[in-house]
This record gives sequence, C-alpha cells and structure tokens, in this order.
Amino acid sequence: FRRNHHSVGIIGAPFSKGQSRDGVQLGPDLIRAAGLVEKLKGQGCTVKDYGNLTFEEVAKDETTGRAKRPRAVGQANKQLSEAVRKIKSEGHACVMLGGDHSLAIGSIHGHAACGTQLSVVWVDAHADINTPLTTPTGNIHGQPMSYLIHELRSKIPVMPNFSWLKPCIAAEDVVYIGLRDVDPEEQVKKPIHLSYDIDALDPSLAPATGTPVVGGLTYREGIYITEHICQTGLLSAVDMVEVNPKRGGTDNGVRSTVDAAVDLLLGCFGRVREGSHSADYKIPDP
Ligand code: 6HN
Ligand code: MN
Ligand code: MN
Ligand code: MN
Repeated sequence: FRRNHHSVGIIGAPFSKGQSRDGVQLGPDLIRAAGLVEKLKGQGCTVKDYGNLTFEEVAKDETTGRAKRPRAVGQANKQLSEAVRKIKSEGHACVMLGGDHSLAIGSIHGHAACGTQLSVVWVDAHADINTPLTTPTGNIHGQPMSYLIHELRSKIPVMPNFSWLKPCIAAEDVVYIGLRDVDPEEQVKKPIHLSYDIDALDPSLAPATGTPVVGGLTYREGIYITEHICQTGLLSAVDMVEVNPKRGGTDNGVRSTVDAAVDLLLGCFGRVREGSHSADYKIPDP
C-alpha cells in the first residue's frame, strides 16, 4: 500500500482584476465542487479548508505605468499573502485556488515570508514576467514574476497598495515549464512553490481559460510534472489559477478543465496513475 500523509491547507482567492475577462473568480468554488477536498482525503491527506478571501471594491483605480487596476490587485495580494503565511505557519502544504495569475504575487510572497529561500516552478504557456512598463496589455496577471524577482527590483515603479511587497525570489531559483521555447531546468533543492496556470495544458483539454494558446502540454505531461514534484518531497505550496468557466464554450469543456485542475492537485499530493487505494482500503478476506 501507498500511504500519504500530506497535510494540506486550502485558500480560495476569487479574484479576477489581474485581467479583464469575467468568470475566473468562480474557480475556487468550481474546483471544490468537483470534489477536491474529499478526493485529497480519500488518498490519505489531512485537509483544512480555510475558505475564500473576500475582496472589497476599489472605487477609483487608475493605471500605474501601463498596469491596470493596481490598487485592487495590490490589496487582494496583501490579503492573500497574509493568509498563505498563516497556513504555512500552521504547518500545511498550501493550496491556493485562483482566480487569475496576478495572485501568485501574494501567494509566493506569503510563502517566502516563512523565512526559507524558495524555488518557484512556473507551469504556464506564458512567462508572466512583464513589468508595469513593458506589458502590452496592462493586465497584471502577465506581470507577477517581475514584482517577485530581486534582479528586477529597479525596473518596477512605485505602485499604490504595493508598499508591503518586497522581492523575495532569486532569478536563478525560477524554473519555467510549458513555455514553448524554454527548456526546463530540473535541479531544485529548496522548498518548491509550484505555480500552475491551467493554460499550460493544451486548449483541447483545458479550454476554459482566458488566454488559451495552442500547442500546450498533454494531460500526461501535465500530470507528470505534479508527480515528479511530489516525489521530490519538497513541495511546499501550489497555486492553481486561470480556470474560467465562462470561457469554456461547452459544458464538457468546462468539466474537462476543472477535472484536469483537480487531477493536477491530486498528483501534487501523492495520487499515482497506476491507481491508489483509499487510505482505509483493505483487501477483502474470503
Ligand atoms: N496568464 N503576455 C500576455 C500579457 O498580457 O502580458 C499574456 C499574459 C497571460 C497571463 O495567462 O496568466
Ligand atoms: Mn499565468
Ligand atoms: Mn498563462
Ligand atoms: Mn508525496
């Protein structure tokens, strides 16, 4: 038998203002409704669900540089950072359910606030490392890495509601997987923050996302990454972001996207494709 003893803390961040498409704020409840908590428990994990954060409306939120809605994004990520920090301090592997990928700012910052140097594995069709001055769209979900990396500090303008944020990741500790033109670097020894954008997967498998790009990972490749990271024993926090049920086209498209998100998270915490028994399974006696 395989036994899993992962202790998982889940925080939902129903936030969409790092981009402009409605629907991605529905991700956390949709992923829960697909049975995430029960399935994690079924494979032997201890799970504490910390619920969803609530975000207040920001009335006037003008751009900084080209970055759109900086006050809303800064405030939401401050709240998320504090929540992740608490979950880590209580000893759990943290699962952050987004929401859009701007939430990686607070999730990684809160994780790093525990004091250890982290490595970040960024699984995404996009590099999400535009600065507020280089962004072609203004959407902060295409920028989170630029705020987090020490080496880019001098490239980031002062932004409203971002004064709490200090860079906390060294560029050499970031691994990108899923970009169509970058080779993965796999020698990771520090605690791992896995930031999984569902658009890393091929749109035929995960169409319900705001910025799909053809030529993505297969289900098998996507799951393999999670299994491999689980086996390192170093997984410390995971983001699952950019699931958007209003972009799926069909019910089947939404379902397959959400199911993929759940399966990736199960893979992070010990599920094996050759089949895992539930924690209390016993071979029947005749
Ligand atoms: N995502 N590179 C584009 C931009 O707007 O900066 C797309 C970013 C997509 C971000 O999928 O998390
Ligand atoms: Mn992304
Ligand atoms: Mn992406
Ligand atoms: Mn494991």
